[in-house]
Amino acid sequence: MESTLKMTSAASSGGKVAAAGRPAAARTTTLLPHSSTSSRVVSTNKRVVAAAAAPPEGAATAPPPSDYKSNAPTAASGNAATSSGNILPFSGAPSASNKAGKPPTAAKKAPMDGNEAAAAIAYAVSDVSFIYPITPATVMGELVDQWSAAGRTNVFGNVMSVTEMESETGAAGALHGALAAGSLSTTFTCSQGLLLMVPNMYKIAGELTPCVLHVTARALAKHALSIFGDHQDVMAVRQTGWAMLCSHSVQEAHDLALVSHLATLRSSVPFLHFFDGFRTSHEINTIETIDNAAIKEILSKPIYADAIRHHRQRALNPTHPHQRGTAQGSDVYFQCAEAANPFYDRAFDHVVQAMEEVSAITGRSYKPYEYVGAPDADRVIVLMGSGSQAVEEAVHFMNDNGHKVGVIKVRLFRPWHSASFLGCLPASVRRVCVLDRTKESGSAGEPLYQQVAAGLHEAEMSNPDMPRRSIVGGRFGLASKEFLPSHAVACFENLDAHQPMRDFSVGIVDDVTRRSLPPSQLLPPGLSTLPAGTFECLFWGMGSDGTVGANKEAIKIIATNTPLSAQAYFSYDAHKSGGVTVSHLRFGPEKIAAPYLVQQADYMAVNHQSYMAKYDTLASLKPGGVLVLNTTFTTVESLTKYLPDKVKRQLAGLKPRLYLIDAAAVARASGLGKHVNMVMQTVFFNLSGVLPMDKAISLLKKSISKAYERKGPEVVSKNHAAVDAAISALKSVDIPAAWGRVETPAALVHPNPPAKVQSGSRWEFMETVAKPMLALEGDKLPVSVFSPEGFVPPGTTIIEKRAIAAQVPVWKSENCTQCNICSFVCPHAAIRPSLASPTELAGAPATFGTIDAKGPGMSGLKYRIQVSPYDCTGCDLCTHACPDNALESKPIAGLIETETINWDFATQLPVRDNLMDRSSVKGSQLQQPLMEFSGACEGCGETPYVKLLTQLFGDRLIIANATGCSSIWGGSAPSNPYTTNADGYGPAWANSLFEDNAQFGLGIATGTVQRRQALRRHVQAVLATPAERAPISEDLRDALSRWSDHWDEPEVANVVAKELQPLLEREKDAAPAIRELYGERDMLHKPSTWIVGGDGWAYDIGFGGLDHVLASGENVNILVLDTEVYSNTGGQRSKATPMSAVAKFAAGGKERPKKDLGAIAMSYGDVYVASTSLHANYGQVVKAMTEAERYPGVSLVLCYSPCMLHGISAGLCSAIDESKMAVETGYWPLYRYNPGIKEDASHHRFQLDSKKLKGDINELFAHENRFQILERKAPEVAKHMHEVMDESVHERFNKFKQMAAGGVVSPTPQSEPPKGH
Ligand SMILES: Cc1ncc(C[n+]2csc(CCOP(=O)(O)OP(=O)(O)O)c2C)c(N)n1
Ligand code: SF4
Ligand code: SF4
Repeated sequence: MESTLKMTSAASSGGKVAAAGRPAAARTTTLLPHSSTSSRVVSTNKRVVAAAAAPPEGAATAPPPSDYKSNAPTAASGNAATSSGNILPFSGAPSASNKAGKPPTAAKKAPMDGNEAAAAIAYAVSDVSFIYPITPATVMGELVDQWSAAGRTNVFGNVMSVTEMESETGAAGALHGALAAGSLSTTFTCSQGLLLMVPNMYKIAGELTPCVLHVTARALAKHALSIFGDHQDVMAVRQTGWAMLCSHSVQEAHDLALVSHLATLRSSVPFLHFFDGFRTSHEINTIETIDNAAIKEILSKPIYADAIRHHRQRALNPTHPHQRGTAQGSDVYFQCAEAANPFYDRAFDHVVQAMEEVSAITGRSYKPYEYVGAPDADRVIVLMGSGSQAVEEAVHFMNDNGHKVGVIKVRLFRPWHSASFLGCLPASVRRVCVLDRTKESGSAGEPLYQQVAAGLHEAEMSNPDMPRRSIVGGRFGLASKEFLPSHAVACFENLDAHQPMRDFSVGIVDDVTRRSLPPSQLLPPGLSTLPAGTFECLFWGMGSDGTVGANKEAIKIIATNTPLSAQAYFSYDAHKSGGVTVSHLRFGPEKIAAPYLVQQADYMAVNHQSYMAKYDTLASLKPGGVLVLNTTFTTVESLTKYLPDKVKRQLAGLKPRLYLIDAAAVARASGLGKHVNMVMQTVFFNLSGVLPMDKAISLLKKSISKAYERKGPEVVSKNHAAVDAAISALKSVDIPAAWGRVETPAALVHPNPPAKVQSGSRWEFMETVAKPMLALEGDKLPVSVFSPEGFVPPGTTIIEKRAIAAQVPVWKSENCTQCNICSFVCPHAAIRPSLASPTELAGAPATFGTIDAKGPGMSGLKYRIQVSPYDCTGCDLCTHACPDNALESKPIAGLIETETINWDFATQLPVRDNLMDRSSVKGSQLQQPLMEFSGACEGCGETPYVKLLTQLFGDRLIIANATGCSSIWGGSAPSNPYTTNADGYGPAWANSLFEDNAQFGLGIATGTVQRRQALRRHVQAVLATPAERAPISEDLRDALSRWSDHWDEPEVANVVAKELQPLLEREKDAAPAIRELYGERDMLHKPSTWIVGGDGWAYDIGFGGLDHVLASGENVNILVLDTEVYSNTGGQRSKATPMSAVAKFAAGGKERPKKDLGAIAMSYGDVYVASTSLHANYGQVVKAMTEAERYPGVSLVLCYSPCMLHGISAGLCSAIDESKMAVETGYWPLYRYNPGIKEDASHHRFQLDSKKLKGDINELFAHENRFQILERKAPEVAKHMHEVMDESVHERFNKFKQMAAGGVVSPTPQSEPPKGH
């Protein structure tokens, strides 16, 4: 097959080529600038700035210029597109230049992300690392763990010792210790993790210890947590005495990592090396790597040999002891602190020298402060991090257009060197704008601004001849908010204003304090400043459908097998699964910086057809670009019916080359289920022609073999089959001209908001905030629509209607025995029983079939199981759980309309929650779930527990939720799955932090009790007041008296509390004391406080606090959702991970057994402890939660939670069988320990709910990939570990049997069980 990477005449003559193509039928090779169709083209020597804004919706546009080669597939409608089509705008010839000159050693190019770039250096020059996961730094820890497990050696010939700690506090403490022992040590973290390191950072710096900490700079948890990038975390530790070096790109993350390690050895000052979280840490770019031999050469210089020797010699050692870490008094502490000054004074020079050394081996030169721009600039922007590349693009654009501007890229923030900074500021500059990627509320300006302003001021004061500059500060890019060249131009425009705005923000619309800059006039959106010939692609995928992984592989294939530079970045929404992922790929002959999302794609693949209606995907497609749509509608006729009219009009205007493929069918036929990623990747390689197709296919298959090796050979061959079948299913179609003229009918809004949306109501929030955010248009929202505290109203997930299920359950009423188990196990509250009277059924939809309800108090009622097709995720748990074969999965297409109407009817029926005891399995499901439609993975094992909790206690529930999956599926704005009942009551939910959740919950409980006790005293005082001084009705007096007697018994107190509401409303003005009572009326209701979190929190980082709460005797309940890994950060091991399981940070399989948290808790004697498995024993978990809640002291409920990370071979739909097996084999025992029971011959505090052991535990191991990986990799080791586990499981079961018989060990409470309050 012909290589498609030919030199085009455009590329060879200066590269003035627009990147988008146009429909094949009208294609000619057209160069820019060439015609009136390209109205805004600014050409420069180096780059082309081309107008590429989409035409207004529905506008008839001239075909855009085209330059792709003509061997693309024919556009004949309906034809299989089998030939390779080159749509690339360039020859693929690499950019020749390396501005700093040719590196002395042959540079090796490799595609990698910023994390890998930094970790590779950290590994090469460190012997010891202590790690802990936190997004987006986790990858660095995972990589060093993998390299260490694989035996990779560093430049000293050692394999790094890598240890996961229980928290970042622990990692920093251990790091400090390893440094004190004289080892070369490093770690990786960010955000909350970095904050936990602060005390030890002071210590390490105070002791002048060489060390490097690599940080993926990230936002801090304030009004909300955010995993995205900015400089809030690093700025929060700038006072600790660490030098701070900032990398601006993936290449710099590699190079400056080495500079940091060299400079710390030279200076003895510890270095914090940081780069932007996600934007740099997760951007894949083609970089030139530094090899160990070159590093070794530098380290062999005497200065480093001496530094390392010195570091080792001053270590703690009994053969030449010293003491460190003493206490000092007011006489000497101060002087001692100042004694370190010379080290900081010299650090700058060390950085410069280290930069020169790195430059000598790489050919890339770096400076602590670097100026780029016009030598006679009048305006400059100063900033740190990846944003500087966007500013650089803006600077080139502006200077090419007659302006004189520049940018100072700050790399060294601490120790700050004013003279050097000022030295690179051109004398001509009159105005300076300092941009900070952080926010310091209430300050006189953010840290970089303050630093620059102070330096300028000092210089001006000491030099009267120096020109006076005006300086303004602004904020940009918080939590990875897009920062585009056009934003930088807006900053330059601001500097040009008569009175530039100060203390501004850029990139958002602040309509509250009006501090945001207006959009740029000079560089409007859609005008690209990228290097000529850069090809941009967008892939719209669904979370966990494999699109992101496939694109990572694709960009690596391109970067390693063509001479092109490549870049990839991935954006996600907050759903654990089934959310949107957008892959942004760029490649081209020039080096690609562009630290921002693709704005106008040459190639767009939409991997899920529903996205065409849900999101404005086409807003970022270039006119004449390529659009590949995975759809079941593969003819123009069917597509015309399916696509919304707005989309059809957009398509008619944009005139893309449109390709259709039913990738889902190809994937299914290949045995890949819903994973369309490989099909779509093959199509991409075919259409882009970036590689000869036969080569592309062979590389794709190679990468599949590597990527899926862990999952076994079957998965590999299915993916290979999908690659082979993809191209013949691809069709090219012409866009009918009539699509430009279609009318839009009224949109279906579901569910309907009330006719009048009240200001401040949850519906207003949904309309003004949630809906735009869910449509991925949150970036456009102005400041004024947000609650400054970050609060979210309840029940917002009701509007999400994700429709991600391919198949949904259909009820076969004839088989149904009304057990409600389907509803019990549904993780998403998407299937529910309904009860209705014949009268209520009068207006029922025709398809709303019912049967006679069975059960006490239900005679005369009708029963139905109803699914919500829009909310169902198709996990299939309910169909598997149904004991009567009364549910069957069917394709959603034929059901969505009728069943949505049925669901709407079912949910407006009265909730009959008082017919059965709610603490029974069936009765619990007649309660309204007050947690619904969360963003958890399909079939998640955590959510059913929390949903059940809301059915048992939801109207009085307060949840303190640790950070983890449960805080993400349970609290990712704007999606709040916690909702309210008809009275407006429902769970009040809050997340404090990962590490402090137990203490946070204890605080809530203590604060609540304190307020309720005060209220009770107040009520008692009112009751004791003579009637003439408290003129209240007998009804009110009676109710208050009953409440006072039963204030601590929710069954009574909460009923009376409800009764009291109208009475207090009516009589609130009777006396000041009643008004006061009225003001506190929401405390009449007795809440139930639950502390909820995962095993990472409970067993590791939060264990200290949890243990303290266990010992507190307070009336709080703890629910541990034990997935046996840190699920939220991708599956790192915790102390709950079982022996032999392979998890991240346990690449070789966990060697130690799982910690027994239940035994630890039981050892207190007065803690209620239950070990439950919802899927294995429905009744036991209901019983355990009910008893735990009733128990007046601390209760701990351990919940076995199957997770997609377990890799259950048949999928999470078989979590029920899997959990049963876990219980039956003794892997997960079921028990309840109730200290409230008085122990005697027939009553025992410990009850074993597991029946006698049966089955083979090895069968369980055989079903789950987490165990299988080790069996495949090291069968002997796995066999041994599994034998050990089998033995210990039997031993534990026998011990439990004895405890249950009252025989032994049942711990004795050392005090009376608590009484509660
Ligand atoms: C101090 C701190 N360190 C690390 C993190 C990152 N982090 C958030 S959730 C999480 C893992 C949670 O695991 P687990 O408690 O088991 O809950 P799961 O996700 O499994 O439900 C981690 C490491 C953090 N938020 N704060
Ligand atoms: S398939 Fe899953 S999400 Fe859908 S109703 Fe059944 S259990 Fe719920
Ligand atoms: S616990 Fe597991 S299954 Fe549930 S949301 Fe988290 S990763 Fe998904």
